[in-house]
Amino acid sequence: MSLLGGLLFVVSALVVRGSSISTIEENYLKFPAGFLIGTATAAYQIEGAWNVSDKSENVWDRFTHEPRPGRIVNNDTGDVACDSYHKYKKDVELLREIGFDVYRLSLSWSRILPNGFANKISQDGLDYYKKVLAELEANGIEPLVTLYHWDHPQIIEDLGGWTNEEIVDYFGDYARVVFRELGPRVKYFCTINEPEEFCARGYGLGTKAPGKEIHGIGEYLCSHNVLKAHARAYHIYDKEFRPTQNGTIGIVLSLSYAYPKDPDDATSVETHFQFNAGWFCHPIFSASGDYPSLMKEKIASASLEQGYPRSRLPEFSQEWIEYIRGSSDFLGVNHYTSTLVEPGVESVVPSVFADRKIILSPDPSWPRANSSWLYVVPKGFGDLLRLLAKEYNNPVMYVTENGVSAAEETNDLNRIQYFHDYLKEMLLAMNRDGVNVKGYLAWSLLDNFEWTQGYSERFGLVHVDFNDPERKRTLKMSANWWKNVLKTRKLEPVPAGPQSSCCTAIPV
Ligand code: GBH
Repeated sequence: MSLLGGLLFVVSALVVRGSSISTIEENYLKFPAGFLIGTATAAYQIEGAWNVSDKSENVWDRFTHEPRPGRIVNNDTGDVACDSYHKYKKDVELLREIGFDVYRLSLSWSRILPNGFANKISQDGLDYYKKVLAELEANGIEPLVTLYHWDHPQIIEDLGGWTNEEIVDYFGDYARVVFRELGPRVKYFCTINEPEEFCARGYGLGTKAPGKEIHGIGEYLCSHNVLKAHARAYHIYDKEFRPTQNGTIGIVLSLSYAYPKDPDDATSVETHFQFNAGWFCHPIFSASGDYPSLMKEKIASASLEQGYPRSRLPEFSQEWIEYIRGSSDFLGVNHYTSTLVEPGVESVVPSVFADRKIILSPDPSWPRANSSWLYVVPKGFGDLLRLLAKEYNNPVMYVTENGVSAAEETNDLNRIQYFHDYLKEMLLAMNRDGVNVKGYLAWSLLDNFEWTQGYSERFGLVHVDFNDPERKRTLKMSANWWKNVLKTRKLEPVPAGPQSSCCTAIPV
Protein backbone atom coordinates (compact mmCIF):
# COMPACT_ATOMS: atom_id res chain seq x y z
CA MET A 1 0.00 0.00 0.00
CA SER A 2 1.36 3.43 -0.93
CA LEU A 3 1.77 6.05 1.70
CA LEU A 4 -1.25 7.96 0.38
CA GLY A 5 -3.34 4.81 0.20
CA GLY A 6 -2.33 3.99 3.73
CA LEU A 7 -3.30 7.44 4.92
CA LEU A 8 -6.62 7.28 3.11
CA PHE A 9 -7.27 3.89 4.63
CA VAL A 10 -6.61 5.19 8.10
CA VAL A 11 -8.73 8.31 7.55
CA SER A 12 -11.65 6.45 6.05
CA ALA A 13 -11.48 3.81 8.76
CA LEU A 14 -11.68 6.59 11.33
CA VAL A 15 -14.61 8.21 9.56
CA VAL A 16 -16.45 4.92 9.30
CA ARG A 17 -15.71 4.12 12.90
CA GLY A 18 -16.68 7.61 14.01
CA SER A 19 -19.97 7.65 12.15
CA SER A 20 -20.87 4.14 13.12
CA ILE A 21 -20.27 4.97 16.76
CA SER A 22 -22.45 8.04 16.60
CA THR A 23 -25.19 6.15 14.72
CA ILE A 24 -25.06 3.41 17.30
CA GLU A 25 -25.34 6.00 20.06
CA GLU A 26 -28.18 7.72 18.30
CA ASN A 27 -29.94 4.42 17.93
CA TYR A 28 -29.44 3.76 21.63
CA LEU A 29 -31.36 6.94 22.40
CA LYS A 30 -34.46 6.01 20.41
CA PHE A 31 -37.53 4.34 21.87
CA PRO A 32 -38.00 0.95 20.22
CA ALA A 33 -41.16 0.28 18.20
CA GLY A 34 -44.07 -0.64 20.45
CA PHE A 35 -42.52 0.97 23.54
CA LEU A 36 -45.25 2.58 25.68
CA ILE A 37 -44.76 6.12 26.93
CA GLY A 38 -47.18 7.58 29.41
CA THR A 39 -47.80 9.38 32.65
CA ALA A 40 -49.28 8.30 36.00
CA THR A 41 -51.56 9.47 38.81
CA ALA A 42 -53.31 7.86 41.80
CA ALA A 43 -56.96 8.07 42.89
CA TYR A 44 -56.58 9.67 46.32
CA GLN A 45 -54.00 12.14 45.03
CA ILE A 46 -56.18 13.61 42.24
CA GLU A 47 -59.88 12.62 42.40
CA GLY A 48 -61.28 14.57 45.35
CA ALA A 49 -65.06 13.98 45.67
CA TRP A 50 -64.24 12.06 48.84
CA ASN A 51 -67.87 11.72 49.93
CA VAL A 52 -69.97 11.90 46.74
CA SER A 53 -72.78 9.44 46.20
CA ASP A 54 -72.30 6.26 48.23
CA LYS A 55 -68.49 6.32 48.37
CA SER A 56 -67.38 5.41 51.89
CA GLU A 57 -64.49 6.64 54.00
CA ASN A 58 -61.05 5.19 53.23
CA VAL A 59 -57.88 5.20 55.36
CA TRP A 60 -56.53 8.38 53.77
CA ASP A 61 -59.84 10.18 54.37
CA ARG A 62 -59.59 9.16 58.02
CA PHE A 63 -55.87 9.93 58.29
CA THR A 64 -56.21 13.44 56.86
CA HIS A 65 -59.42 14.28 58.77
CA GLU A 66 -58.16 13.24 62.19
CA PRO A 67 -56.95 16.37 63.97
CA ARG A 68 -53.28 15.56 64.50
CA PRO A 69 -51.10 18.65 64.09
CA GLY A 70 -47.89 17.97 62.24
CA ARG A 71 -49.14 14.89 60.49
CA ILE A 72 -49.65 16.52 57.11
CA VAL A 73 -48.12 19.77 55.90
CA ASN A 74 -50.67 22.58 56.24
CA ASN A 75 -53.30 19.99 57.37
CA ASP A 76 -54.07 19.49 53.68
CA THR A 77 -56.50 16.75 52.65
CA GLY A 78 -57.49 15.01 49.41
CA ASP A 79 -61.13 16.09 49.83
CA VAL A 80 -61.01 18.07 46.58
CA ALA A 81 -57.45 17.53 45.34
CA CYS A 82 -57.37 18.16 41.55
CA ASP A 83 -61.12 17.46 41.42
CA SER A 84 -60.43 14.90 38.70
CA TYR A 85 -63.67 13.16 39.65
CA HIS A 86 -65.41 16.06 37.90
CA LYS A 87 -62.61 17.11 35.56
CA TYR A 88 -61.55 13.79 34.07
CA LYS A 89 -62.42 14.96 30.56
CA LYS A 90 -59.97 17.82 30.90
CA ASP A 91 -57.32 15.39 32.15
CA VAL A 92 -57.80 13.14 29.13
CA GLU A 93 -57.67 16.18 26.86
CA LEU A 94 -54.29 17.07 28.40
CA LEU A 95 -53.04 13.52 27.85
CA ARG A 96 -54.08 13.69 24.21
CA GLU A 97 -52.62 17.15 23.74
CA ILE A 98 -49.24 16.03 25.07
CA GLY A 99 -49.55 12.86 23.02
CA PHE A 100 -49.06 10.09 25.57
CA ASP A 101 -49.66 6.46 24.54
CA VAL A 102 -50.73 5.26 28.00
CA TYR A 103 -52.17 6.61 31.24
CA ARG A 104 -51.69 4.90 34.59
CA LEU A 105 -54.53 5.62 36.99
CA SER A 106 -55.62 3.91 40.19
CA LEU A 107 -59.10 2.94 41.41
CA SER A 108 -60.62 3.90 44.73
CA TRP A 109 -61.72 0.66 46.45
CA SER A 110 -64.25 2.46 48.68
CA ARG A 111 -65.78 4.21 45.66
CA ILE A 112 -66.46 0.85 43.98
CA LEU A 113 -67.29 -1.21 47.08
CA PRO A 114 -68.66 1.18 49.73
CA ASN A 115 -69.00 -1.63 52.28
CA GLY A 116 -65.44 -2.72 51.61
CA PHE A 117 -66.92 -6.11 50.73
CA ALA A 118 -68.33 -7.37 47.43
CA ASN A 119 -71.91 -7.64 48.68
CA LYS A 120 -72.64 -4.13 47.44
CA ILE A 121 -71.25 -2.58 44.27
CA SER A 122 -71.66 1.16 43.78
CA GLN A 123 -73.19 1.84 40.39
CA ASP A 124 -71.99 5.46 40.53
CA GLY A 125 -68.48 4.37 41.43
CA LEU A 126 -68.32 1.93 38.55
CA ASP A 127 -69.90 4.41 36.16
CA TYR A 128 -67.24 6.99 37.00
CA TYR A 129 -64.42 4.64 36.02
CA LYS A 130 -66.33 3.39 32.98
CA LYS A 131 -66.64 6.99 31.80
CA VAL A 132 -62.92 7.62 32.34
CA LEU A 133 -62.01 4.45 30.41
CA ALA A 134 -64.41 5.32 27.59
CA GLU A 135 -62.94 8.82 27.36
CA LEU A 136 -59.41 7.37 27.18
CA GLU A 137 -60.48 4.93 24.50
CA ALA A 138 -62.14 7.67 22.46
CA ASN A 139 -58.82 9.53 22.53
CA GLY A 140 -56.69 6.53 21.66
CA ILE A 141 -54.98 6.33 25.05
CA GLU A 142 -54.29 2.92 26.57
CA PRO A 143 -55.16 2.63 30.29
CA LEU A 144 -52.88 0.98 32.84
CA VAL A 145 -55.04 0.42 35.90
CA THR A 146 -53.72 0.04 39.46
CA LEU A 147 -56.19 -1.72 41.77
CA TYR A 148 -54.73 -0.33 44.96
CA HIS A 149 -52.65 2.80 45.58
CA TRP A 150 -52.82 3.03 49.41
CA ASP A 151 -56.52 3.89 49.96
CA HIS A 152 -58.41 0.85 51.29
CA PRO A 153 -61.85 1.27 52.90
CA GLN A 154 -61.75 2.32 56.56
CA ILE A 155 -64.00 -0.59 57.47
CA ILE A 156 -61.34 -3.02 56.25
CA GLU A 157 -58.84 -1.14 58.41
CA ASP A 158 -61.17 -1.42 61.43
CA LEU A 159 -60.69 -5.17 61.03
CA GLY A 160 -56.90 -4.79 61.03
CA GLY A 161 -56.34 -3.81 57.41
CA TRP A 162 -53.18 -5.29 55.93
CA THR A 163 -52.31 -6.99 59.23
CA ASN A 164 -55.40 -9.23 59.04
CA GLU A 165 -55.02 -12.22 56.73
CA GLU A 166 -58.72 -11.96 55.79
CA ILE A 167 -57.70 -9.07 53.53
CA VAL A 168 -56.40 -11.67 51.09
CA ASP A 169 -59.99 -12.72 50.40
CA TYR A 170 -61.38 -9.17 50.60
CA PHE A 171 -58.82 -7.91 48.10
CA GLY A 172 -59.44 -10.89 45.83
CA ASP A 173 -63.19 -10.20 45.88
CA TYR A 174 -62.59 -6.53 45.04
CA ALA A 175 -60.18 -7.48 42.24
CA ARG A 176 -62.74 -9.90 40.74
CA VAL A 177 -65.40 -7.16 40.62
CA VAL A 178 -62.92 -4.84 38.88
CA PHE A 179 -61.80 -7.47 36.34
CA ARG A 180 -65.38 -8.41 35.54
CA GLU A 181 -66.73 -4.85 35.25
CA LEU A 182 -63.76 -2.91 33.88
CA GLY A 183 -61.47 -5.64 32.53
CA PRO A 184 -62.97 -5.69 29.05
CA ARG A 185 -61.50 -2.21 28.51
CA VAL A 186 -58.12 -2.80 30.24
CA LYS A 187 -55.04 -4.62 28.96
CA TYR A 188 -52.63 -3.67 31.77
CA PHE A 189 -53.41 -4.18 35.45
CA CYS A 190 -51.17 -3.36 38.41
CA THR A 191 -52.25 -5.03 41.64
CA ILE A 192 -50.66 -3.09 44.50
CA ASN A 193 -48.54 0.06 44.49
CA GLU A 194 -45.36 0.21 46.59
CA PRO A 195 -46.21 -2.15 49.46
CA GLU A 196 -42.88 -1.52 51.20
CA GLU A 197 -43.96 2.12 51.57
CA PHE A 198 -47.37 1.63 53.16
CA CYS A 199 -46.21 -1.38 55.16
CA ALA A 200 -43.14 0.33 56.64
CA ARG A 201 -44.75 3.73 57.15
CA GLY A 202 -48.45 2.87 57.56
CA TYR A 203 -48.02 -0.07 59.97
CA GLY A 204 -44.41 0.44 61.13
CA LEU A 205 -43.51 4.08 61.72
CA GLY A 206 -47.11 5.26 61.60
CA THR A 207 -46.31 8.32 59.50
CA LYS A 208 -48.65 7.37 56.64
CA ALA A 209 -52.23 6.04 56.70
CA PRO A 210 -53.50 4.15 58.63
CA GLY A 211 -50.96 5.67 61.03
CA LYS A 212 -50.28 2.55 63.08
CA GLU A 213 -46.99 2.54 64.97
CA ILE A 214 -46.28 -1.17 65.36
CA HIS A 215 -42.75 -1.15 63.97
CA GLY A 216 -40.86 -4.41 63.79
CA ILE A 217 -44.09 -6.43 63.66
CA GLY A 218 -46.68 -4.44 61.69
CA GLU A 219 -44.66 -3.95 58.52
CA TYR A 220 -43.90 -7.68 58.24
CA LEU A 221 -47.48 -8.82 58.85
CA CYS A 222 -48.51 -6.28 56.23
CA SER A 223 -45.98 -7.43 53.63
CA HIS A 224 -46.92 -11.07 54.26
CA ASN A 225 -50.58 -10.40 53.51
CA VAL A 226 -49.76 -8.09 50.60
CA LEU A 227 -47.81 -10.86 48.88
CA LYS A 228 -50.69 -13.30 49.38
CA ALA A 229 -53.32 -10.78 48.28
CA HIS A 230 -51.31 -9.80 45.23
CA ALA A 231 -50.94 -13.46 44.24
CA ARG A 232 -54.66 -14.05 44.84
CA ALA A 233 -55.57 -11.22 42.44
CA TYR A 234 -53.04 -12.51 39.91
CA HIS A 235 -54.47 -16.05 39.96
CA ILE A 236 -58.06 -14.79 39.74
CA TYR A 237 -57.12 -12.81 36.67
CA ASP A 238 -55.08 -15.62 35.20
CA LYS A 239 -57.79 -18.29 35.56
CA GLU A 240 -61.07 -16.42 35.30
CA PHE A 241 -60.37 -13.45 33.05
CA ARG A 242 -57.17 -13.79 31.04
CA PRO A 243 -58.67 -16.33 28.63
CA THR A 244 -61.26 -13.79 27.45
CA GLN A 245 -59.58 -10.47 28.28
CA ASN A 246 -56.04 -11.33 27.26
CA GLY A 247 -54.37 -8.69 29.39
CA THR A 248 -51.28 -8.61 31.54
CA ILE A 249 -50.95 -8.06 35.31
CA GLY A 250 -48.10 -7.29 37.71
CA ILE A 251 -47.01 -5.65 40.95
CA VAL A 252 -45.47 -2.17 41.39
CA LEU A 253 -42.51 -1.67 43.74
CA SER A 254 -40.58 1.35 44.96
CA LEU A 255 -36.96 0.61 44.10
CA SER A 256 -33.84 2.64 44.74
CA TYR A 257 -30.18 1.96 44.06
CA ALA A 258 -27.39 1.92 46.65
CA TYR A 259 -23.70 2.78 46.33
CA PRO A 260 -21.29 1.86 49.14
CA LYS A 261 -19.83 4.68 51.23
CA ASP A 262 -16.67 2.60 51.55
CA PRO A 263 -15.88 1.32 48.04
CA ASP A 264 -15.04 -2.18 49.40
CA ASP A 265 -18.32 -2.60 51.28
CA ALA A 266 -20.26 -4.92 48.96
CA THR A 267 -22.12 -6.39 51.95
CA SER A 268 -24.06 -3.20 52.72
CA VAL A 269 -25.02 -2.87 49.06
CA GLU A 270 -26.30 -6.44 48.95
CA THR A 271 -28.21 -5.92 52.22
CA HIS A 272 -29.85 -2.79 50.86
CA PHE A 273 -30.84 -4.58 47.66
CA GLN A 274 -32.38 -7.56 49.45
CA PHE A 275 -34.36 -5.40 51.90
CA ASN A 276 -35.45 -2.89 49.25
CA ALA A 277 -36.07 -5.01 46.14
CA GLY A 278 -35.73 -8.57 47.45
CA TRP A 279 -38.45 -8.19 50.11
CA PHE A 280 -41.13 -8.41 47.39
CA CYS A 281 -39.16 -9.38 44.27
CA HIS A 282 -37.59 -12.54 45.65
CA PRO A 283 -40.93 -14.17 46.57
CA ILE A 284 -42.39 -13.30 43.15
CA PHE A 285 -39.57 -13.15 40.60
CA SER A 286 -36.77 -15.45 41.83
CA ALA A 287 -36.50 -19.09 40.77
CA SER A 288 -36.87 -20.37 44.34
CA GLY A 289 -39.47 -17.94 45.73
CA ASP A 290 -39.92 -16.91 49.40
CA TYR A 291 -38.19 -14.00 51.16
CA PRO A 292 -34.45 -13.61 50.47
CA SER A 293 -32.39 -15.75 52.87
CA LEU A 294 -30.30 -12.71 53.86
CA MET A 295 -33.46 -10.99 55.04
CA LYS A 296 -34.78 -14.04 56.88
CA GLU A 297 -31.45 -14.49 58.69
CA LYS A 298 -31.04 -10.84 59.67
CA ILE A 299 -34.57 -10.50 61.04
CA ALA A 300 -34.41 -13.83 62.87
CA SER A 301 -31.12 -13.02 64.58
CA ALA A 302 -32.22 -9.48 65.54
CA SER A 303 -35.50 -10.89 66.91
CA LEU A 304 -33.75 -13.50 69.05
CA GLU A 305 -31.25 -10.93 70.36
CA GLN A 306 -34.22 -8.78 71.37
CA GLY A 307 -35.82 -11.64 73.31
CA TYR A 308 -38.61 -12.55 70.91
CA PRO A 309 -39.39 -16.27 70.94
CA ARG A 310 -39.27 -16.41 67.14
CA SER A 311 -38.50 -14.24 64.14
CA ARG A 312 -40.71 -11.18 63.71
CA LEU A 313 -40.83 -12.08 60.00
CA PRO A 314 -43.65 -14.60 59.45
CA GLU A 315 -42.95 -17.77 57.47
CA PHE A 316 -44.70 -18.91 54.30
CA SER A 317 -45.81 -22.51 53.92
CA GLN A 318 -44.50 -24.33 50.85
CA GLU A 319 -47.96 -23.96 49.26
CA TRP A 320 -47.90 -20.19 49.64
CA ILE A 321 -44.33 -20.02 48.34
CA GLU A 322 -45.45 -21.80 45.17
CA TYR A 323 -48.66 -19.76 44.89
CA ILE A 324 -46.74 -16.47 45.06
CA ARG A 325 -43.72 -17.48 42.95
CA GLY A 326 -44.18 -16.35 39.33
CA SER A 327 -47.38 -14.42 40.12
CA SER A 328 -46.53 -11.39 37.95
CA ASP A 329 -46.36 -10.95 34.21
CA PHE A 330 -44.13 -7.92 34.71
CA LEU A 331 -42.29 -5.95 37.33
CA GLY A 332 -43.55 -2.38 37.77
CA VAL A 333 -40.60 -0.20 38.79
CA ASN A 334 -41.18 3.09 40.59
CA HIS A 335 -37.81 4.80 40.73
CA TYR A 336 -36.80 8.26 41.90
CA THR A 337 -33.50 8.27 43.72
CA SER A 338 -30.36 6.50 44.98
CA THR A 339 -28.54 6.36 48.29
CA LEU A 340 -25.18 5.68 49.92
CA VAL A 341 -25.02 2.81 52.41
CA GLU A 342 -22.72 1.91 55.31
CA PRO A 343 -22.97 -0.47 58.28
CA GLY A 344 -24.89 0.86 61.29
CA VAL A 345 -28.20 0.75 63.11
CA GLU A 346 -31.15 3.08 62.58
CA SER A 347 -32.83 4.60 65.60
CA VAL A 348 -36.30 3.01 65.43
CA VAL A 349 -35.80 -0.43 67.01
CA PRO A 350 -37.22 -2.92 66.18
CA SER A 351 -38.17 -2.10 62.59
CA VAL A 352 -37.46 -3.16 59.04
CA PHE A 353 -35.10 -0.18 58.89
CA ALA A 354 -33.15 -1.30 61.97
CA ASP A 355 -33.14 -4.99 61.06
CA ARG A 356 -31.01 -4.26 57.96
CA LYS A 357 -28.20 -2.86 60.11
CA ILE A 358 -27.21 -0.38 57.44
CA ILE A 359 -27.51 3.40 57.40
CA LEU A 360 -28.57 5.38 54.35
CA SER A 361 -27.37 8.86 53.44
CA PRO A 362 -27.01 10.98 50.31
CA ASP A 363 -23.68 11.73 48.67
CA PRO A 364 -22.99 15.43 49.37
CA SER A 365 -22.36 16.02 45.65
CA TRP A 366 -25.87 14.88 44.63
CA PRO A 367 -28.28 17.69 43.77
CA ARG A 368 -31.48 17.62 45.81
CA ALA A 369 -34.99 18.13 44.47
CA ASN A 370 -37.83 19.81 46.36
CA SER A 371 -38.49 16.69 48.44
CA SER A 372 -36.14 15.98 51.34
CA TRP A 373 -35.61 12.38 50.21
CA LEU A 374 -35.16 12.95 46.47
CA TYR A 375 -31.58 13.27 45.24
CA VAL A 376 -30.92 13.41 41.52
CA VAL A 377 -28.73 10.44 40.58
CA PRO A 378 -29.44 9.42 36.96
CA LYS A 379 -26.72 6.77 36.86
CA GLY A 380 -28.41 4.89 39.71
CA PHE A 381 -31.42 4.29 37.43
CA GLY A 382 -29.34 2.45 34.83
CA ASP A 383 -27.46 0.54 37.52
CA LEU A 384 -30.75 -0.48 39.17
CA LEU A 385 -32.32 -1.71 35.92
CA ARG A 386 -29.25 -3.79 35.05
CA LEU A 387 -29.15 -5.27 38.55
CA LEU A 388 -32.85 -6.23 38.46
CA ALA A 389 -32.36 -7.83 35.04
CA LYS A 390 -29.37 -9.81 36.33
CA GLU A 391 -30.99 -10.96 39.58
CA TYR A 392 -34.40 -11.96 38.23
CA ASN A 393 -33.66 -13.37 34.80
CA ASN A 394 -34.41 -10.20 32.85
CA PRO A 395 -38.15 -9.92 33.54
CA VAL A 396 -40.45 -7.70 31.51
CA MET A 397 -40.39 -4.35 33.28
CA TYR A 398 -42.49 -1.21 33.07
CA VAL A 399 -41.18 1.90 34.73
CA THR A 400 -44.48 2.76 36.35
CA GLU A 401 -43.27 5.98 38.02
CA ASN A 402 -40.27 8.27 37.61
CA GLY A 403 -40.21 12.00 38.19
CA VAL A 404 -39.08 14.90 40.33
CA SER A 405 -40.50 17.59 42.59
CA ALA A 406 -39.70 21.22 41.84
CA ALA A 407 -40.78 24.69 42.83
CA GLU A 408 -44.16 26.05 41.79
CA GLU A 409 -43.22 27.19 38.30
CA THR A 410 -44.17 26.45 34.73
CA ASN A 411 -40.70 26.98 33.23
CA ASP A 412 -39.50 23.75 34.83
CA LEU A 413 -36.24 23.25 32.94
CA ASN A 414 -34.86 21.40 35.94
CA ARG A 415 -37.58 18.78 35.54
CA ILE A 416 -36.74 18.43 31.83
CA GLN A 417 -33.09 17.93 32.79
CA TYR A 418 -34.12 15.19 35.24
CA PHE A 419 -36.27 13.37 32.68
CA HIS A 420 -33.57 13.71 30.03
CA ASP A 421 -30.78 12.35 32.23
CA TYR A 422 -32.87 9.52 33.71
CA LEU A 423 -34.35 8.49 30.35
CA LYS A 424 -30.88 8.40 28.82
CA GLU A 425 -29.77 5.91 31.47
CA MET A 426 -32.88 3.81 30.91
CA LEU A 427 -32.45 3.80 27.11
CA LEU A 428 -28.80 2.74 27.40
CA ALA A 429 -29.75 -0.04 29.82
CA MET A 430 -32.35 -1.24 27.30
CA ASN A 431 -30.80 -0.65 23.91
CA ARG A 432 -27.14 -1.20 24.75
CA ASP A 433 -27.36 -3.70 27.63
CA GLY A 434 -30.53 -5.60 26.71
CA VAL A 435 -32.63 -4.84 29.80
CA ASN A 436 -36.25 -5.71 29.06
CA VAL A 437 -38.11 -2.43 29.75
CA LYS A 438 -41.30 -2.16 27.69
CA GLY A 439 -42.79 1.10 28.89
CA TYR A 440 -42.14 4.26 30.90
CA LEU A 441 -44.60 6.42 32.84
CA ALA A 442 -43.65 9.85 34.13
CA TRP A 443 -44.87 10.84 37.59
CA SER A 444 -47.10 12.77 37.38
CA LEU A 445 -49.59 14.22 34.92
CA LEU A 446 -50.73 16.79 37.50
CA ASP A 447 -49.44 18.55 40.57
CA ASN A 448 -51.42 16.67 43.23
CA PHE A 449 -51.89 15.70 46.89
CA GLU A 450 -48.37 14.58 47.79
CA TRP A 451 -49.41 12.48 50.86
CA THR A 452 -47.84 13.83 54.08
CA GLN A 453 -46.42 16.78 52.14
CA GLY A 454 -49.90 17.92 51.15
CA TYR A 455 -49.81 20.30 48.19
CA SER A 456 -46.38 21.67 49.10
CA GLU A 457 -44.45 19.41 46.71
CA ARG A 458 -45.21 19.47 43.01
CA PHE A 459 -44.42 16.59 40.66
CA GLY A 460 -46.75 17.54 37.78
CA LEU A 461 -46.05 18.07 34.09
CA VAL A 462 -49.15 20.21 34.39
CA HIS A 463 -49.50 22.96 36.99
CA VAL A 464 -52.68 22.92 39.07
CA ASP A 465 -53.90 26.06 40.84
CA PHE A 466 -55.17 24.74 44.17
CA ASN A 467 -56.49 28.19 45.17
CA ASP A 468 -58.81 28.22 42.18
CA PRO A 469 -62.13 26.44 42.80
CA GLU A 470 -61.91 25.36 39.14
CA ARG A 471 -58.45 23.86 39.74
CA LYS A 472 -57.14 25.46 36.56
CA ARG A 473 -54.57 23.30 34.76
CA THR A 474 -51.62 24.84 32.87
CA LEU A 475 -49.04 22.94 30.84
CA LYS A 476 -45.50 23.33 32.15
CA MET A 477 -42.47 23.50 29.86
CA SER A 478 -41.77 19.84 30.64
CA ALA A 479 -45.13 18.88 29.10
CA ASN A 480 -44.06 20.60 25.89
CA TRP A 481 -40.73 18.77 25.97
CA TRP A 482 -42.63 15.50 26.28
CA LYS A 483 -44.71 16.48 23.22
CA ASN A 484 -41.50 16.47 21.16
CA VAL A 485 -40.28 13.20 22.62
CA LEU A 486 -43.61 11.62 21.75
CA LYS A 487 -43.42 12.97 18.20
CA THR A 488 -39.83 11.94 17.44
CA ARG A 489 -39.80 8.85 19.71
CA LYS A 490 -36.27 9.68 20.79
CA LEU A 491 -34.52 11.52 23.60
CA GLU A 492 -34.79 15.27 22.92
CA PRO A 493 -32.18 17.79 24.11
CA VAL A 494 -32.80 20.02 27.13
CA PRO A 495 -33.63 23.60 26.11
CA ALA A 496 -31.10 26.22 27.20
CA GLY A 497 -32.00 28.49 30.10
CA PRO A 498 -31.57 28.92 33.83
CA GLN A 499 -32.61 26.04 36.05
CA SER A 500 -34.10 26.79 39.44
CA SER A 501 -34.62 25.24 42.85
CA CYS A 502 -34.53 21.60 41.87
CA CYS A 503 -31.30 20.13 40.76
CA THR A 504 -28.88 22.58 42.27
CA ALA A 505 -26.82 21.11 45.09
CA ILE A 506 -28.32 21.90 48.48
CA PRO A 507 -25.91 21.13 51.32
CA VAL A 508 -27.22 18.51 53.73
C1 GBH B 1 -44.23 7.44 45.01
O1 GBH B 1 -43.49 6.86 46.03
C2 GBH B 1 -45.72 7.22 45.18
O2 GBH B 1 -46.15 6.02 44.57
C3 GBH B 1 -46.54 8.38 44.65
O3 GBH B 1 -47.86 8.25 45.07
C4 GBH B 1 -45.92 9.68 45.08
O4 GBH B 1 -46.69 10.79 44.70
C5 GBH B 1 -44.54 9.77 44.48
O5 GBH B 1 -43.79 8.72 44.95
C6 GBH B 1 -43.77 11.02 44.83
O6 GBH B 1 -43.44 11.04 46.19
O7 GBH B 1 -39.63 11.56 53.67
O8 GBH B 1 -38.57 9.80 54.93
O9 GBH B 1 -40.98 9.86 54.72
C7 GBH B 1 -42.11 7.12 45.96
C8 GBH B 1 -41.32 6.45 47.02
C9 GBH B 1 -40.11 6.66 49.03
C10 GBH B 1 -41.42 8.51 48.31
C11 GBH B 1 -40.03 7.25 50.41
C12 GBH B 1 -41.43 9.07 49.70
C13 GBH B 1 -40.66 9.13 51.87
C14 GBH B 1 -39.47 9.17 52.68
N1 GBH B 1 -41.15 7.15 48.24
N2 GBH B 1 -40.49 8.53 50.56
S1 GBH B 1 -39.66 10.17 54.12
